[in-house]
Amino acid sequence: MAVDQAVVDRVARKALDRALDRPEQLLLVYQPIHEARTGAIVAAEALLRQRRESGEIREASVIQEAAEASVGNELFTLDHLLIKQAWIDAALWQRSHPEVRLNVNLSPREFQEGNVLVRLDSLVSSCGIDRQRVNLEITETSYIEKPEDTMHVLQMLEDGGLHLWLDDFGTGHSSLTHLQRFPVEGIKISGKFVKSDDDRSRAITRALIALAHDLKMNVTAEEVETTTQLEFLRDCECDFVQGFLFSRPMPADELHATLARFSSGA
Ligand code: G
Ligand code: MN
Repeated sequence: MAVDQAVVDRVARKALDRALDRPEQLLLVYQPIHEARTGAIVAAEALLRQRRESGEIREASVIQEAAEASVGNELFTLDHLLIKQAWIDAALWQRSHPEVRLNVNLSPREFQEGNVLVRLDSLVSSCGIDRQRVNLEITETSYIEKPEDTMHVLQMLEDGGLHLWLDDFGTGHSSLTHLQRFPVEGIKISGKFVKSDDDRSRAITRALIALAHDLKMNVTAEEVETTTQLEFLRDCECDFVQGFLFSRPMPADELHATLARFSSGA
C-alpha cells in the first residue's frame, strides 16, 4: 500500500506540536565518543528522545524531521530547548570531568536564519558551560541556501571558541565545498559507511579519513558496532569512535557515573 506523504507529514506535525506544548516529555540521552586508540571518553553527544505516556522512551526522529520541515520558529524553539537542557546537564559533569566535551546537533537552517550568534551566546553564558568544551555538530539535513552568510556565522562561532563538526559526512547534502570553506575542526563519518563491511564502503571511509587529516581535521566514525570495524578504523588512523561497540546513549546521571568509574580506573 502506498503511504500518503501528506498524511505522514500531518502526523509528524501533530507530534511536534504536542512535544512543544509539553516539553517535559522530551529528554536527552548522551552517547559517549571515545578516542579510537585508547577507548578513553573524550566527549558525549546529546540525542533527543521522547517519553511516551506509557513511560516508554522512544527515538524522536519524527519530531526532529517535522521541526526541520516547518516554516515557522518551531525548529529554533525545539533546538533552543534541547541546547539549554544539554548545557545544564553538561554543567554537572564539567566540574568533575572538565576535559569531556559536549556535542550538540544543529541544523544548517540555524545558521541561515535568525540571530543564532546572540541566541547561542546567551545560552552559553546562562548555563555556565566552558565554551571550549562545546562541539557544534552541523547536521546537513537541509541544503545550505546561503553559504556566504553561513560561513560568516560559523567563523564568528569559531572565533568565539566553539568547535564545529560536519555530521553524517558523505550523505545527504554534505559537500566538499563545505570542507574547503567552513572553519570546521572535524567530520563525523556516517554509520552508513562505517557499518557496511564491503570494499567500497571501506574505500570511502579510508579516503575520507586521509582527506580530513590532510586538511588538518579530525575524524569521528559513527555507529561502530564490531571489533572488526574498530580495527579497520584504527588501521586508517581514525581519531575518535562512537557506537554500540563502546557505549549506547544513556541518561545524564548514568554518563556521570560512567565517567566517575572510568577515571577511578575501574
Ligand atoms: O546522525 P547522528 O549521529 O546524530 O545519529 C545518531 C543516532 O544513531 C542516534 O539515534 C543513536 O541512537 C544511533 N546510534 C548510535 N550508535 C549506533 C550504533 O552503533 N548502531 C546503530 N545502528 N545506531 C546507533
Ligand atoms: Mn550527530
